[in-house]
Amino acid sequence: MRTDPIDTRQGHATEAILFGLVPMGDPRTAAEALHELQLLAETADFVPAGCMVQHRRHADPHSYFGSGKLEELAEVVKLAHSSAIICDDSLTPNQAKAIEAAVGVPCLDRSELILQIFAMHARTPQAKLQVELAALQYEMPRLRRRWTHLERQRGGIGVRGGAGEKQIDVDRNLLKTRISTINRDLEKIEEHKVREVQARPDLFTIALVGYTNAGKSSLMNKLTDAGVLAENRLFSTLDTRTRPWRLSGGRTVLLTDTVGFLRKLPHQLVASFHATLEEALHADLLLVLVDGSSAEAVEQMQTVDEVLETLGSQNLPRITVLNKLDLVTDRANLTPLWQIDPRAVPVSVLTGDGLPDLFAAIQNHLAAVEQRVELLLPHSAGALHGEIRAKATVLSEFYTEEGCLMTIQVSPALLGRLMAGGARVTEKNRPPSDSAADS
Ligand SMILES: Nc1nc2c(ncn2[C@@H]2O[C@H](COP(=O)(O)OP(=O)(O)OP(=O)(O)O)[C@@H](O)[C@H]2O)c(=O)[nH]1
Ligand SMILES: [Mg+2]
Repeated sequence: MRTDPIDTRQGHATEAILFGLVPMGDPRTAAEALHELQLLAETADFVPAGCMVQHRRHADPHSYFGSGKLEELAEVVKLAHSSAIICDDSLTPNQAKAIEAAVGVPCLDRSELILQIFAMHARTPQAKLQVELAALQYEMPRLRRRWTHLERQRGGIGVRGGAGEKQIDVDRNLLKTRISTINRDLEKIEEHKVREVQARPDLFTIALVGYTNAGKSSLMNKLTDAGVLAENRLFSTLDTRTRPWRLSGGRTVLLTDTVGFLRKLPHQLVASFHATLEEALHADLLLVLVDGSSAEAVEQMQTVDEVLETLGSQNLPRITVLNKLDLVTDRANLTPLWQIDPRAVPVSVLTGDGLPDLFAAIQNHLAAVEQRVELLLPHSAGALHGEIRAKATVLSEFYTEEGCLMTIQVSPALLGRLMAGGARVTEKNRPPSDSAADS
């Protein structure tokens, strides 16, 4: 990237001034408008030392801020003795250069900040490769401008075949080779993951999705003994994790924790994290977690919808969960969220408040999408008994001379396998949603 990168992982925190654009007439203060950038900066171990916004519709194509505002920014940086500035948007390399020239300290943009956080949090080989891929892809289009700039400094502007031109080719080839190696390695990991998902027993799968910091990992930890890292930082989770969750009554479903969504995520990251989120695509039900106490909850719900749409998951059944109820002082604040989804369930993962309602909503969903059947399990097929108890909801059972007579609620796929294994359906009730559709 640029010649003077900011590395915050050296042990001491860097003080930074945050800056960005807000629409004309936006009444928010600079600190309010840049609140999320502030959280991101803190997550990347910066100390935000001040905020500055300019009210304008579009960024200046050459320098992002107008020249007068840039001078103001330079003044603030000097006064605050800050050693970096962070922009709320992604900058073109030329914009970043113009800003650095005017302000005199290194400038980081939103994409670089997010890439840095992802690099800090990546743990598994897959997450590490995905982050490296995104960083290389971010760098690729910036090579030419970087070298053109150097050429210009040497007075060689526009000379094709100059030292810079050759170096661009060398750099580009190196990057291309590394990118294709990473892509190959990722493909292998993804193939393995797909096989893992396909080999999964017929368990109902629930994916936890939502804006970063909404409480997905906290809920996962509460319901299973996953021990997933949950903390008040953005992007704590970068890897998809799936764990069995035993519902009351003994039935097991699978619960998948996923990477958090964010507005203005660098598209290189969205692309390379597609594989991570892909596991969510195979879910039978989405639990969409929202931080109900956030002033930006409505926008966050919209962002989550947009990301789900780009993943093609917008039509998966979902239950919206409004979390952090303990921080909501007035439930009337939740009204705009209920207007988006009137069936949204308010909970506090922290205190446990509302969780029984969430469990009931999940059981109701299962009852609506599965079949209720009466099944005779002959003694010869008795081995299936344990599997039924683990994977289906057993509503009643008693033993007869012929075998075990059970009323169960079961997915069509599992029912098919049980019948192939010797179970006999004695009575079948269609789920309520199906009968409504038939009439
Ligand atoms: N007050 C309160 N805090 C909560 C609640 N649930 C989660 N938190 C806190 O919110 C922060 C974020 O929780 P996580 O579970 O890491 O959130 P996440 O959605 O997994 O975040 P990412 O992995 O970054 O996408 C942590 O500090 C949690 O302790 C809640 O019900 N009430
Ligand atoms: Mg998490």
